[in-house]
Amino acid sequence: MDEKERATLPATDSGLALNRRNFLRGGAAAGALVAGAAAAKAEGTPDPLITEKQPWATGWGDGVDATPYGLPIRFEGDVIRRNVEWLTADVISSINFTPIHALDGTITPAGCAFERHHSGAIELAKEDYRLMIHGLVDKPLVFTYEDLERFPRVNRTYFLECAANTGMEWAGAQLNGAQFTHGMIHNMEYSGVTLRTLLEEAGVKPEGKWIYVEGADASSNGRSIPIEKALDDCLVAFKANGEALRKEHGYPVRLCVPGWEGNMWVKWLRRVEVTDQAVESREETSKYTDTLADGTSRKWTWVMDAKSVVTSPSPQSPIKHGKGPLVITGLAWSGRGAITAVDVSIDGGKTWTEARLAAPGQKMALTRFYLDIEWDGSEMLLQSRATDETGYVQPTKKQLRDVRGENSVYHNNCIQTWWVKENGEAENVEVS
Ligand SMILES: Nc1nc2c(c(=O)[nH]1)N[C@H]1C(S)=C(S)[C@@H](COP(=O)(O)O)O[C@H]1N2
Ligand SMILES: [Mo]
Repeated sequence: MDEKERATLPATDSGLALNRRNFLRGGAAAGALVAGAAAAKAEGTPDPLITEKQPWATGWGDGVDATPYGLPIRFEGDVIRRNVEWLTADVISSINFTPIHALDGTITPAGCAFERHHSGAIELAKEDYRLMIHGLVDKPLVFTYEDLERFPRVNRTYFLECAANTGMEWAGAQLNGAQFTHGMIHNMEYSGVTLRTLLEEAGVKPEGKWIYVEGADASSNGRSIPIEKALDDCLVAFKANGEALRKEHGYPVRLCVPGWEGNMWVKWLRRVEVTDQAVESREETSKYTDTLADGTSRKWTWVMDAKSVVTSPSPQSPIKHGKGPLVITGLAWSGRGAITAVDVSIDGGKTWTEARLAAPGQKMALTRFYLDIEWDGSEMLLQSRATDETGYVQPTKKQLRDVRGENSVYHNNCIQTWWVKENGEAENVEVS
């Protein structure tokens, strides 16, 4: 993160926040924000935010036609996707990062959900949209957008994680912020038709063992997916978080491949070919291969293993209120099913406390966790560790390196450490 980005960190020291800090310092138990203001009054320091008439209370606000489609209020202007310029040669084939350090809950707003494209985000109108299903099928079919809308629809919430997420951290702690280390992920509620419904419409022949899927963009991002997965939970989606997909996320139609690496989630989906074997990617898109510690490579790693990260406090979300009540929060997910537990450590993994899941884990979707502590103001080595319904536990960096070495790029799901200093600032570090 450069200085410019550091400078965009939000200033939350409003009068109210200051008063709350005073209140808490006074030794009282953690109370509601309003109690902070009450304490200030009791101390005889009038708070102009309470005693003075404020500008927002003396004039008119915006009329309902001011913003036909709304954006976040300007005070939240730093909650944006960011890229890392040196990471890729050109923004056309590049990636940016979701500001997970500044979000809460589990749903990623589309406007700040990361993007990854190999040949740029294209503009494809619904009227020009066609989806072809052919190959080893009884009846090759072409669907228009309107055709897709006439099939029984489902709503499913899934995370999409790029296989390269956390990929810059293999050799050592590198990027200073959860947005940059873990922000190649988003989680949306999709509406669409199951791929199974469409494949059944075409009739998959018994020899059909794979599908080859590709997009309408120049890169086409062609990928092969085993027929079992295609018939299980893949989704042909046209809405995300209730609205049409954003252009950058594949408007008008994308494929969702729940729990599997992001590169298989073909955007601008235009063709599904049923084949008897896996087809090598026909275009020169990236090959997602994993190097192993012994120098050999693993061709395919489809499933995203269980992973978690503390989103706050973190380098871009430092503690500003001093010691006392502190909400530690983060995200956990697994491509193998639901998250069942998240443990948090403040001492670099020596001792662990089970965090509170905001809601029971959902399969292949982000889970929000919280741990409410009384911070004594001393430094912490903050970590989180996810467990999924298969019993798999997120590995330490050392455990992962023992298998994968240090030259890997993809599938880094190791435990992340933030060194939180006495002044509340945090840094990306490694513990042995
Ligand atoms: N057609 C097409 N689909 C694509 C890509 C692409 O470049 N073209 N990139 C893939 C990769 S590598 C990832 S990680 C995800 C990113 O999805 P997003 O842009 O919605 O975050 O889309 C995948 N689908
Ligand atoms: Mo990706």
